[in-house]
Amino acid sequence: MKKLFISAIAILGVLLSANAQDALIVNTQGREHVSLNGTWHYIVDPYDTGFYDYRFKERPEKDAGAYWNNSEPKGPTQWTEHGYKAPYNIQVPGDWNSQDHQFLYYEGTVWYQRNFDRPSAAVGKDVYLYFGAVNYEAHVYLNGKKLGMHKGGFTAFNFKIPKELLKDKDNFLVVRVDNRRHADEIPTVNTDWWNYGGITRDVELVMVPEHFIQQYNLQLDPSQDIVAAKKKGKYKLSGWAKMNAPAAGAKVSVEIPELKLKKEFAIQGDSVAFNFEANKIGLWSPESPKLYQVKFALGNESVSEKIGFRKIEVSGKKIILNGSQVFLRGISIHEEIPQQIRRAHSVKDANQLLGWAKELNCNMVRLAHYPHSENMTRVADSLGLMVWSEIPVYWTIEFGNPEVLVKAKKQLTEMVTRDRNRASIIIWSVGNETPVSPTRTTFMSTLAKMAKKLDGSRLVSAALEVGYNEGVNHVDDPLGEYTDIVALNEYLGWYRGTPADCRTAKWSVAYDKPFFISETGAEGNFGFHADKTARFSEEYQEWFYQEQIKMFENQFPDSYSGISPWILADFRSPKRNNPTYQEGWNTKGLISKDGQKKKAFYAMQAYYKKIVDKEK
Ligand code: GCB
Repeated sequence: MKKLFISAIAILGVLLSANAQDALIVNTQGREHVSLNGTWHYIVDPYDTGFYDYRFKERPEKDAGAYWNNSEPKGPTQWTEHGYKAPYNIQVPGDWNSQDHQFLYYEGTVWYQRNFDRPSAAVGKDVYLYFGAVNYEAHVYLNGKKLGMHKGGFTAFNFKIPKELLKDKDNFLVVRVDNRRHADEIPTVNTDWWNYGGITRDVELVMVPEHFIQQYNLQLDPSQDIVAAKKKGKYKLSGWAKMNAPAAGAKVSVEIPELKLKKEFAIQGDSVAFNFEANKIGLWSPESPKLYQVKFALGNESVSEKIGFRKIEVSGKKIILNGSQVFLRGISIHEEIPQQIRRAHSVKDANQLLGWAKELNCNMVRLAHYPHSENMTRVADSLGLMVWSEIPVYWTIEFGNPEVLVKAKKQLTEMVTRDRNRASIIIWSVGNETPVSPTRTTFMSTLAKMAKKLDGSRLVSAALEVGYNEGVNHVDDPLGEYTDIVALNEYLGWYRGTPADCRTAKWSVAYDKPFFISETGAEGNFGFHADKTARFSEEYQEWFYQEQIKMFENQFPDSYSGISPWILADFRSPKRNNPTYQEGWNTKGLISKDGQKKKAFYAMQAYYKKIVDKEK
């Protein structure tokens, strides 16, 4: 464990030194913070006029034409060509696409601005500006000074505000947001989802003392024999904490009041490793999503949150949770509220999406194809849904470009850093349907190994594809060597043939590992009823699932470990242009864009119920 801890910290150090933002502060909700959500002002800037001058050179800091500077005219003679005022209002958090029709297809730069006063709680504290996510590139300025830049549309970041920069009143905060797609970014130019732009998650001022615990982890020590531990009722807990600065000689305490446990550990350098025993822990599981309030303290400063303890592992062809085999009754989910054509972000949104998953009788969700908001993984913790969490290394990115690998590693690190204390997360996925080649396998296996180093307590996976060869469907992607489970996206009966072909399909899987269907699905328009052979009908979609399930059960009796149909709800996709049945929507949802359940929803619900009843 210690080795793992040290390598995780080392990787983090290398990555952070290469990037502008400060190390992530985890669990901002459990710390003193003030929300900067609400109404901001905006300027749409398709030509990047606020960033570049007329020679297309980045504007100097104090340039009056730079949109990070306040251009409020001080008198009628002052030249000014930008400004922030009503009615140019926009809500944060929220994508811009859903807020005004002019933004529906917009890809480019939008400048966001708001004022704020120094919170009273900031006195004597260090203040950080925290963003849950901005898609894709964010340049952040405060009172005319650049705090930094962040790339990556689905991960959190923060900047420390220099003390001398923060004023008592009317701090002028500007964020340049650019959601243009680029070949050398992650994701790349080509995705089967909508490129929602904007400040899509919460913005906060986080107040911390000069010395504080920036990141920490506490979990069941993954090395213990969980069956023996359960028998004895004695568990090993392990983890670590990392301070914002060296604090050798000081101590960090870990307290779990409900277990009447309080332990102290001496800091070495800026970090500390935990190791202790706990009796009679109620383990976290979908049936009993037990969470304990855990408090980490450094001197008078403390941070607490609810953490669950569980062990996930594989044994041969089985996935094992807390010592017992588990079948993943999953569903894939995009972070989108279809009824309003917008990104999901709030606790209410998480409850809607995960509530639907519960209704479907799921015990697991695949959060596709990028890290979802922290609200999703926290609600999953409390509802008892196991989670597959993924970075947007999707389809054909620039695998041969070392800078792209750096970007992928950074997103992987940011995903793991924010959520490593979520018991719900059982799988880190390093990508989806990446095309087999030696260069790509080197790239992807590097990520898989890194995920293991960052967090040795979870399974690592990637959604693979089938090799459709003569007569036999081959699952032999060399990346399968590096993943803990073989996860397969598979659409026999939709993109090829008809569902009837599932009856005769032959399969060959190269790995003796748990076999998980990370995607399968067919389109079905809610309310379109026809013979089951009619594509896009609800009947076709229902039939598709019936045949698929029979095929998996028959072909893989030993290794079939779960399935996450594609997908919970219809979602926006610019790639779906059938004028009768799609009109810009991928309609593979079990639930329609208006929130109605299709026949396939009930088919999967009944299938999962049967599994639950059999397991009883
Ligand atoms: C896939 C992709 C997913 C698509 C889906 C589809 O294999 O992973 O992002 O949306 O297929 O509907 O074709």
